[in-house]
Amino acid sequence: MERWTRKAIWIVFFLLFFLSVGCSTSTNPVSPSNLNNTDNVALNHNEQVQENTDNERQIVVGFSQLGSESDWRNANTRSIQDAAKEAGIELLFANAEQSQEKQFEAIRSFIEHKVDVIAVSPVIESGWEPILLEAKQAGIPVILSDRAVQVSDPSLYVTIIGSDFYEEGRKAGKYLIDKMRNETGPVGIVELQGTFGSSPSIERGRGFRDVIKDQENLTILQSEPADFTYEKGKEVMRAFLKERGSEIKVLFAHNDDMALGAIDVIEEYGLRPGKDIVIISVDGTRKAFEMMTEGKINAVVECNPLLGPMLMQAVGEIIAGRTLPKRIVPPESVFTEELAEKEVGNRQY
Ligand code: GYE
Repeated sequence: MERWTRKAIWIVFFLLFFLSVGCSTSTNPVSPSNLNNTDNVALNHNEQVQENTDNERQIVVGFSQLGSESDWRNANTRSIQDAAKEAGIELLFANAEQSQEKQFEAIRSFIEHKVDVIAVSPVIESGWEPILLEAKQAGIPVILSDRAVQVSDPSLYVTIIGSDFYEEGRKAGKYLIDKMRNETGPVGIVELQGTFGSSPSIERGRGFRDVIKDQENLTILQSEPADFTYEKGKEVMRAFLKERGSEIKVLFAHNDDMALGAIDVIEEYGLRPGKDIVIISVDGTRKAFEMMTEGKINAVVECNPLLGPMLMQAVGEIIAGRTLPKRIVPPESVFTEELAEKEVGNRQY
């Protein structure tokens, strides 16, 4: 009899133990391994709730960032984290390190956590339909931030806040035509694309081609993905130089980090970036502007990463039940080497 009582006590003890573990982990929706726990990664409910002075329940946003491959991306992450803090919104932040699968996991954990809004920066364009459907079925609105997705049902997301990448490609093409207006001989172009299958890479390439296609002397010699990173930019540019050498007169890099990598290997190869090879890049980071002041980059098409305030405003509108436009595009410009000196001090990223 006594043995049975002791056994029952143990069973009750274990049950209580498992229940308490279950409760404490349920407030933490994403496993620590896929969370980038930076400044305002708001997993600590108590801290955030205390900060919130009014009695309204705090808004919770789950944000799946695609990675940290470039200066643009890091500025984008900071902008979103700062804007959440500013708005008193709790942000669950997950860094997918370029893995779409990790983005799916993060979104599932946000759904489980019953966040108010999910924001996602999709690493590539395809494959989003099923996971967005899961969010829709759970009744959680989704905002796409920065990059676009290919889905047949546009009601799977509320809005997309991000740049017009096609237009950016066109701006790069127009600059090139103008720069080469007195050039009668053949102009060989190489292109460093971004992440294969990502919307900025697809659209920048398309816009650029659409603009230069009628210029008979402009030819794209080679075009390869270099993942939007400095290291890969170096590697792919080195291969281009090995194959086409001095035939290369122009480099169109889909972002600044790859352009900076390419500049280093062009110099190693004994050519002058910005002179022997005209360089056009996208983003507009401070480092790229510094290169422009030295004449090593000729033009930068701006792509604005500071999307945080717009994103948090959209979250507020959704919670308030207001309708948003399907697309929200931040203001952007083109900067050429002539303007670099004047502008370099104003860069925020
Ligand atoms: O141009 C690049 C980044 O999606 C617009 O991703 C973004 C791009 C940006 O890694 O630097």
